[in-house]
Amino acid sequence: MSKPIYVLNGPNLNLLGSREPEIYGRTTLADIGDMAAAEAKAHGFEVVFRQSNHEGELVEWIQEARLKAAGVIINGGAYTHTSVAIHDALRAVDVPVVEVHLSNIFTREEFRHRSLISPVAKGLIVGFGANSYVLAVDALASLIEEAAE
Ligand code: CA2
Repeated sequence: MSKPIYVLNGPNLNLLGSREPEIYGRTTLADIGDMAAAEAKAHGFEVVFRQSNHEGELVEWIQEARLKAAGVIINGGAYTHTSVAIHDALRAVDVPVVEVHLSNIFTREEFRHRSLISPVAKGLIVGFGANSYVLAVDALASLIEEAAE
């Protein structure tokens, strides 16, 4: 049995579907979890899907993923733009990391243009709403499959 894909979500993403639908859509985080799990299953992977509003908890999950995950998908939420701790934790992960965002952070406010996750990610998928996660699962599964060949 292969290791699962960890999908980690940062602050306020638990509010998805309830506010700001013009930016983030109407899909809830639970729906996104289901979409990610279905896509992963098609590639033969299970998903560990989590959300936290706490930076340290996200760091602990990234450290856990070092040992237990086949790869990591992360939407760091606002910590994307600020967290050296999450950057450092991801640097220590040997499995592939894909950064994901619902919105296109590069067409939004200037403070969202810089990501501390991007330099330690294999690639980024931004701007496709909930479908960003499905695309990220596809991309990560391909990376894991290629590495196993
Ligand atoms: O576009 C993304 O996925 C973001 O990571 C979402 C973060 C934001 O800080 C990043 O710059 C881009 C915010 C998530 C908050 O989501 C909410 C959803 C509904 C209501 C309020 C916040």
